[in-house]
Amino acid sequence: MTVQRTLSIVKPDAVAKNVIGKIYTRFEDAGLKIVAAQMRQLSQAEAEGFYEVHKDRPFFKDLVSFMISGPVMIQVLEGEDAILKNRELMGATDPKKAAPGTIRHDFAESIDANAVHGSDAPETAAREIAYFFPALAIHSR
Ligand code: RTP
Ligand code: MG
Repeated sequence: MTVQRTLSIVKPDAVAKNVIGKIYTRFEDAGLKIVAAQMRQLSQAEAEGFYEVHKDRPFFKDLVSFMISGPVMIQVLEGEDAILKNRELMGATDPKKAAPGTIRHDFAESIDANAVHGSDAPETAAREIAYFFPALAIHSR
């Protein structure tokens, strides 16, 4: 077990549904600490850069349009096995396949509007945290 940090985004659908607090409670109840946070309206270039790994996928254009359709809440979560723990809290990418009690099952409507993003590995977590947060803005105490 190691203490890790992971990048989490509450996507525009969940911000519009007014469930940021309910999602934060899931993180807190699982022992994940919010050590940095910012609410932002992403620009198209920022969203494209963030999801660059998917740029050749058929859903890329719709994904970017969705991510800039309204404000997002971006946070760094810290805790034991934070990357995997957050992915477990999120549930499957498609909310219809997500287990009951997961964030996507409980708050999301579709694979396009699926409430949350979470880094999927230590390398992507490091890249994604650096993408949105200058290192010194993180508070871990
Ligand atoms: P995320 O990156 O947002 O945390 O989601 P994920 O790891 O569960 O899924 P990923 O494969 O990384 O895909 C990123 C986002 O693209 C949308 N997507 N649409 N229509 C489709 O087949 C499809 N596949 C993926 C989803 O909104 C997904 O969260
Ligand atoms: Mg992903």
